[in-house]
Amino acid sequence: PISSAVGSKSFTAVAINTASKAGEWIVSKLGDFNNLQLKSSMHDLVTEVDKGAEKMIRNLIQTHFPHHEILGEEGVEPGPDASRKALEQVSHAEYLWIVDPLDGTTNFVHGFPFFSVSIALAHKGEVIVGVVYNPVHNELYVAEKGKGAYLKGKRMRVSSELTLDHSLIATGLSADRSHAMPVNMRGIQAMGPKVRNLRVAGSAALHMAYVAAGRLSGFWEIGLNSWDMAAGAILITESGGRVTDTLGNPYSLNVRHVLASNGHIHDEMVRELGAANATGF
Ligand code: 2AM
Ligand code: CA
Ligand code: CA
Ligand code: CA
Repeated sequence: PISSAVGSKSFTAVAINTASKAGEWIVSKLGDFNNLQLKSSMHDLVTEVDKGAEKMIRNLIQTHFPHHEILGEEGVEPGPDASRKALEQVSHAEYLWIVDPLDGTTNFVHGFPFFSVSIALAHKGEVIVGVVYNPVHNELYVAEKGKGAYLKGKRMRVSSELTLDHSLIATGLSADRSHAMPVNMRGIQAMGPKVRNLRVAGSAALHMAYVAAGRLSGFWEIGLNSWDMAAGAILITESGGRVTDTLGNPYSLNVRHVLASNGHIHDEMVRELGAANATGF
């Protein structure tokens, strides 16, 4: 059943349109913004651009789907369990949009061109649409449940490496210095010598899109929130890859750490992170 759509725009069309508009605006503000603020610590940044992009995204989604709920990073109280707490409050929602208006804020602030807009739609807790947009490269990654994942009109497939020593793997270092970062440093220590090489580029959503596109064979990170992963997760599963938490448990909106891969190297990654005591909980 179509839930009170204005006109006949599909969920996916609205997600694409919204991510594109927000992304274009974000890029127009590169190097030209002020009012840099700190959230939980001096490593946790937010700008007027994060907030403005979220407002723009909320407005566009609400115009088309006024009865849907929206969970966005800049709309919730910051904190270690921000996303889970917020998810509890919208657990009644049939349709829930999960939005990271700007994933890679630190990169944006420094002019390092690796950041993205991430928009997902969940139906009864299951992600059914995911869009990640990199406005610097004008690359829009889109997936629909059961219909595949696409980049520039071409179907995406995950990479085909069978072992870690042939794999390019990415990870992330969260702003959380007390818990997530030390855990992930152990992961890097363990994984570094096993893989072809490691990348840590600072946008979880974009790293996951790269796994979907076959540019990375795998990605893991500790200390994430639902809006960092929801769109990336469906991009990967619809590209033939696998997404779990770092212990190998099934992915859900509530997970706080993620392991995403082409599938072939998944168990090997779970084993290595486990052996290094580098998994989330
Ligand atoms: P952000 O840029 O939207 O904040 C980098 O490793 C990843 O961690 C990014 O996806 C980044 O998202 C996210 N991140 C940054 N600060 C964080 C924090 N304090 N807690 C959890 N995740 C964070
Ligand atoms: Ca943030
Ligand atoms: Ca984020
Ligand atoms: Ca963000």
